[in-house]
Amino acid sequence: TMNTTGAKQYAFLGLGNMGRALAGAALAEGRGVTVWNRTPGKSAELEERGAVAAESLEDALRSSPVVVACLFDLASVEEQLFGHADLLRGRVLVNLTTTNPEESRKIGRWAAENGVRYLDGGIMATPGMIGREGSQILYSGEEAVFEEERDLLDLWGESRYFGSDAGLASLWDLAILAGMYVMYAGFFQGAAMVGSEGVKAVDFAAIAQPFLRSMTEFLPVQAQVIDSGSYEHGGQSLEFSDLGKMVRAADDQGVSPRAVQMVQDLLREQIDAGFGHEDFERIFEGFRGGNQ
Ligand code: FVH
Repeated sequence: TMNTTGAKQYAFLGLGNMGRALAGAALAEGRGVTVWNRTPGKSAELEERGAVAAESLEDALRSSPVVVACLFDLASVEEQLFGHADLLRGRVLVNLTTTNPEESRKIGRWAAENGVRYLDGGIMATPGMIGREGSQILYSGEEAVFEEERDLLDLWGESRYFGSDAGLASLWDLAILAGMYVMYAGFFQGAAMVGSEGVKAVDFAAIAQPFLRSMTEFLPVQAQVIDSGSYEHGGQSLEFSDLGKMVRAADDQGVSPRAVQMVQDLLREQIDAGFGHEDFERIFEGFRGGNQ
C-alpha cells in the first residue's frame, strides 16, 4: 500500500529509544510512517519529520499493511496485540521487541492461528547504530515476509534470516549477548583488581581495550577447533591455561574472583576428566554437559 505521495506505508508501535530510531530511519528514506506509543508525547520529533501520530492503537493498525512493533517485552506485545487479531489479519507484523525463543514462538503461533504474517527480529545494535555500519538485525519467521520487506529491513542494518522457526532470531541474539556479558563481567573483575590499587576504571580500559579487541580475532580459529570435534590441535592446553593464578591474585586484592572462577571451574572439570593435555577450547564441552 502506498500513501498519497506514492511512498510505502508503515505503522510503528512503541516509541522508546529504539522504536524512535527505527521509525526515524524509515522517515529519512521518505517512507510513509504512522506512529503510536502507549504513553502520548513521544512523537513530536518524528511528526516534525513527517510522521503521522495515530489517535489510537486501532488507528495505527488500520493505517498500514506492515506493522513494526518495538515494545518492552512479551507481556507488552500480548497486552497490546493479542486482542487485535482481527485488525492484524492479513497484515505483516515485524516484531523487534526482545523476547526469548519460546516467547517468540508463542507470538509466532498466535500469528499463524490468526492469519497474521509474522517476522520476529533481534536487534544487534544500540539506537544510535541504527542505519549505520555495524548494525545487524537477525530475523526468523515467515521467509516471504523477510524477502518482501527487505527494502525496509535493510534501512536499519545488515539483515540476516535464520529460518521459519520464529524463535531462531532470538536464540542467535541471546547467544551473541551471552558472549558480550561474560566478557564485560571479566573486564569488570579486572577493573576491580587494579582498582584495589587505586587505578581508575577508565585508565584500565585504555590499556585493556586494544588487547581484548585483538583477542576477538581468534574467535573464528577457536570455532574451527570446536567444529572439528577434536581438541588435539596443539593449541594452548587446558593445563597451561589453568587460571589459579588469576583467582589467587583477585583474592589477595580483596576482590571477588567469581568471573574468572567460572572459567576455572570449566577448565578443572576437563582436567579432572583426564583431558589436561588437550586444547583450551575443550571447555566448550562443559556447556554441552559432557566430558566425552
Ligand atoms: N535500546 C537498546 O539498546 C536495545 C538494543 C537491543 C534491542 N532492545 C530491545 O528493544 C525493545 C525496546 O527498547 P527501547 O530501547 O526502545 O526501550 P525503552 O526506551 O525503555 O522503551 C520501551 C517502549 O516500550 C513501551 N512499552 C512498555 N511496556 C508497554 C506496554 N505494556 N504496552 C505498550 N507499550 C509498552 C514503552 O511505552 P511507554 O512506557 O512510553 O508508554 C516504550 O515505548 C526492548 O525489547 C529492548 O529489549 C533495545
